[in-house]
Amino acid sequence: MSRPWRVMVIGSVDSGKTTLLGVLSDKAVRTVKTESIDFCGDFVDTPGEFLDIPLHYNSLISTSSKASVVLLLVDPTRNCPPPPTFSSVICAPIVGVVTKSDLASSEQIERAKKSLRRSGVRESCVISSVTGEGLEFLKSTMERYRPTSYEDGKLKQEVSSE
Ligand SMILES: Nc1nc2c(ncn2[C@@H]2O[C@H](COP(=O)(O)OP(=O)(O)OP(=O)(O)O)[C@@H](O)[C@H]2O)c(=O)[nH]1
Ligand SMILES: [Mg+2]
Repeated sequence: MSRPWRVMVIGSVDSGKTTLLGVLSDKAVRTVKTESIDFCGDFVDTPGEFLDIPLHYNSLISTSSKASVVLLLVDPTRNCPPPPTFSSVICAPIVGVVTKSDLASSEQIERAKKSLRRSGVRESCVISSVTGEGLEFLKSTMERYRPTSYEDGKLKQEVSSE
């Protein structure tokens, strides 16, 4: 059976991971610093240090094997590109997310998109968790990775147990 639906976020410190998960799950979150890998319902939050400090890469890589899709976040207002070719070690499909579009210039957004491409990401969305810009497009992009075979499996189980 394929993995259950689970969305994992990876990105540098303060790139907006916890805030985005709050918006995607319709929960008001207090944006306190994420201290450890946090499995919460359909979502997996990670601390920014796990991308910023190579010592932690193995934790991200092994956790990604439990995700249906990984969102790789980049804050365009900072020059913090993800490591080149990083996506090749992640064990799930990756969608790039340029965050904080409400604060960034178009040049900064282009630079962030380029850094995502350099890390091997093929598709990316530009969003703001504050204004809501781009969130519907991000949701529909993520949905493409929902494991329908898992849902079919569950359906079959439900039918056979009736
Ligand atoms: N203007 C604006 N601010 C944002 C946006 N997303 C997040 N922020 C702010 O950016 C700061 C960091 O957000 P977090 O969601 O805590 O960032 P994080 O990536 O989870 O950070 P760590 O847990 O430290 O790795 C907070 O002050 C948020 O309110 C956005 O889209 N626009
Ligand atoms: Mg966080």
